[in-house]
Amino acid sequence: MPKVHLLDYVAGNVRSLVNAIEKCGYEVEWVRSPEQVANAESLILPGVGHFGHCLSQLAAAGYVPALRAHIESGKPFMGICVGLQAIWSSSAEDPECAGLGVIPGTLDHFDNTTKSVPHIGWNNASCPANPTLYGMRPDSKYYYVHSYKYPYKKGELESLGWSVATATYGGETFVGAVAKGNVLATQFHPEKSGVAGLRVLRAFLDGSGAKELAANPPQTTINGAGTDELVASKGLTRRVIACLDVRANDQGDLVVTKGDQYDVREKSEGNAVRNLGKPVEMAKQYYEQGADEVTFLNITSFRDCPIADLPMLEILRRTSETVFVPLTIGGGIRDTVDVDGTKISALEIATMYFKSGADKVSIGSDAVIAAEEYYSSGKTLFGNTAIEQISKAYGNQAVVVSVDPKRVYVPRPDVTRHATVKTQFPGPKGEEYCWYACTIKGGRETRDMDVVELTQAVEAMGAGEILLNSIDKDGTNSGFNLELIAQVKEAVRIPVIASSGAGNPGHFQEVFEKTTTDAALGAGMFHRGEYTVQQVKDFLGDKGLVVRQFDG
Ligand code: 1PR
Repeated sequence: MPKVHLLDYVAGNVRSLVNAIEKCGYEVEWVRSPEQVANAESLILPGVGHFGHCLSQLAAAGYVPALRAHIESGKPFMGICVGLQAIWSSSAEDPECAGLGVIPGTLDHFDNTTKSVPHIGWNNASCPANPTLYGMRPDSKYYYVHSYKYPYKKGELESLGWSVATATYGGETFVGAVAKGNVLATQFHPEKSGVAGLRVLRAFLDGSGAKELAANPPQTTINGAGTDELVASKGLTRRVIACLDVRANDQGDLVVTKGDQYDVREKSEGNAVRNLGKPVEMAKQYYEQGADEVTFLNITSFRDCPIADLPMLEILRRTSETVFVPLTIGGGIRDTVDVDGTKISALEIATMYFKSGADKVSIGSDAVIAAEEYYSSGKTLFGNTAIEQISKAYGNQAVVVSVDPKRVYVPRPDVTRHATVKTQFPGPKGEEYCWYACTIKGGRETRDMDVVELTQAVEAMGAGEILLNSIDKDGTNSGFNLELIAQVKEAVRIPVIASSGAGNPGHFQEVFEKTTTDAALGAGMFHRGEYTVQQVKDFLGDKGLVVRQFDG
């Protein structure tokens, strides 16, 4: 197998990148010292998390001159995500820290007053001047996750000889990818962008992208065309996520299950755990149907098993070999004691998941406990919570908080200290208001904390996304809890994934049109085979909502 060198300099999920490279028919050779950079022919600089963190790690290990020399030598170089940002001279994320300076300029933050930040999801990488740049296609979509970007200014980079592919998010057009000579850099993650992303990776690995670029050099001046013609149309797609609740059944086999209001046992058949299929196979099926992400929730955390043997690790390893969209894993991410008495931190558990192919971890019960401590200490952050530690090490885009709220009816807002909603669905005694109480342990224990308090606390701690379930709606097929979603969207700036209640494609349309949710998740309707993910996407597309189709 031909080889590509991958720089191993910072914590992060590189397993999916390795899997994607192998899928393209190449073998990874790790670069673990600046001296090894000189031996590399083709080099990839991956990057996750913070610009400053990555660049300071690179500088401290002495990589900066070696990387500059590699780029100047004309050998193939690819930067991904923060690896793209690293080739600029600086970033507002950490103004003190210098980038590689291949491109002059400073990255800045997305405006979060009008939209969720980070920008998470599938968007364009469109280069009208070269519509086949490194296999990128104007109608394909690519997976982005970032808060900082380089704003696109027509002609600026082109005048320096760069070909530029752009995307637009909430009115801001930014650089999605740049290429010049031997250098390709993508803000999106090709390894998480399905078949479209693998095409870009392959064009880098086999040299065809650089060859085609040499034969079709960019225009150095852009005349005539207005900005609108140069930027990608349509932008961010509506994200549809398939969720698999996984647990061991009474025979000890790992199965995908699904509850009704969190009760996963059959009402008949001896109260057995509902078995809807095998996790790895079902994840692959949803990927091929066009799921934009796959989430696994390990709903019982497999409490009696040594952590290193957690069956979910193997499920992730196998899934990440065939599923090239983001994978989230939740359940049991908290400081814990292993079966032999060894203490294991939430960060160590998350690290095992990331190394096994997860892109994000989802924290449930532990987030509620941490939020309680946050308020009882007068909103002080000590840096010791799982959310803070994992987001510091892997970036906040890697930390999802899964919220399991239950509705509590009240006659009037002034009878509770909690943030209430005037509901269209009055309670049993005609109560016209309700608040949403957070629960822990899979809904078994209700705490004196509402969803607004929880989501604002975890946002302050560095969570990057909220997975918003609704116990009242779970498994009911009656549609999403629109009032709850609207309340949480109002409370935070980070993206929110609506979950619980999806029973047909119309429910996805409803949640996207009636709330500002950033993504919507379905489980039971997919597992029971009532609808496929593709049917949901086709339906949304017919209704004029922008979706990504599986790019086979
Ligand atoms: O508390 O950090 O160990 O995490 C446990 C995780 O497991 C949490 O994310 C929690 O939501 C989840 N969980 C625990 N028990 C259950 C259960 O069902 N008994 N599942 C459970 C939560 C809800 C969603 C479901 C949607 C959509 N499942 O994941 O997929 O409600 O369902 P639908 O479309 O069929 O209505 P920790």
